[in-house]
Amino acid sequence: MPESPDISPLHEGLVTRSTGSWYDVRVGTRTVPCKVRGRFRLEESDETNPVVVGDRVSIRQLPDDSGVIEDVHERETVLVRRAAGRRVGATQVIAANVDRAWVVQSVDFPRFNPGFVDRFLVMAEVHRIRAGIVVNKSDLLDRRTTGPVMDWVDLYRAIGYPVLLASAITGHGIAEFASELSGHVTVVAGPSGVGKSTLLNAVDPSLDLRTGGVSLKHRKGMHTTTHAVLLPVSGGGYVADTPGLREFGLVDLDPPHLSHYFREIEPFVNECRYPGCTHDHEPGCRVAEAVSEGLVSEERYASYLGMLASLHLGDRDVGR
Ligand SMILES: Nc1nc2c(ncn2[C@@H]2O[C@H](COP(=O)(O)OP(=O)(O)OP(=O)(O)O)[C@@H](O)[C@H]2O)c(=O)[nH]1
Ligand SMILES: [Mg+2]
Ligand SMILES: [Zn+2]
Repeated sequence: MPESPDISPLHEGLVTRSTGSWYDVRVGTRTVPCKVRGRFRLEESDETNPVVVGDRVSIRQLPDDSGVIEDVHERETVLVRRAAGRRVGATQVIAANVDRAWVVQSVDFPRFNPGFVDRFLVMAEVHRIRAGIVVNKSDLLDRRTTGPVMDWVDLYRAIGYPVLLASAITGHGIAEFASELSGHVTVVAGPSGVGKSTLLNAVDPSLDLRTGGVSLKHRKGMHTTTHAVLLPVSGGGYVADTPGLREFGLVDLDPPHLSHYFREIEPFVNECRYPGCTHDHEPGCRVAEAVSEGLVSEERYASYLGMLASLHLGDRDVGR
């Protein structure tokens, strides 16, 4: 039977904008605004969003030049967190098919948040995405902020994570950040107000991303970026700017596996005398020893214990 003439052929594309109801899909050099075929929304019920930036999709074009996403191709990587708000406990995919993930923090307004960083790093390790940390607003380093911030910078560098100090205002570190983005598919995420969009504008002013203020009273951002966008990077590749996140909850993770995702703790895990050691109370635990010997920092060990407790509470941090 001949194909019905009103069924147009499928096109392969890349999702470059995700608003939750509309998606921009890049097909060749065109950008096609698309909706998602209804069944996707219902089938993937434990995810808050069936289609995200970085997804490769098949679309069917409609006569009015919009399109319908018919299929989402299997993802190579995902950056995920436990969703907050209305869908708390559900998995929120932030971006797909990225090979790099930078967590952005700021020196101040808002303050550096190591708990956020540690959870982000764990989730990047779980999904095998190379992670790094950008500490923006280096122009705000002063007598009060320098000590604590540089302690965190030194700690994460010692563990082996790349840490960039940058200022979107003075241009400090921007060339280095630009060269890190070049040739990769990167997601940039972090709390609201740390300067993610301002940083990307500094890398490429033609992006012209909207940026907002920070409440001086609460030292918090205003949630200026409202949906994720995937932007081309000069020299090749893409970078996703994403909306500010209040927290980065764990998903896809069982408590016994947690220690393996702390890079500097992992080498001591196999030296523990008890198989199945939780490394939180067992006498003679090699991890606890490593902490007392200064081989693992108190801060990161505390972070491990905090995450372990939250996973054990049976809250919905626990993965499938
Ligand atoms: N002092 C200083 N302020 C900066 C710097 N980078 C950004 N800002 C300011 O920080 C505020 C927030 O910047 P945005 O780029 O909107 O922050 P964001 O991380 O994209 O925030 P959301 O989109 O809400 O997630 C703006 O007032 C920027 O001007 C910096 O390097 N130094
Ligand atoms: Mg923004
Ligand atoms: Zn142990």
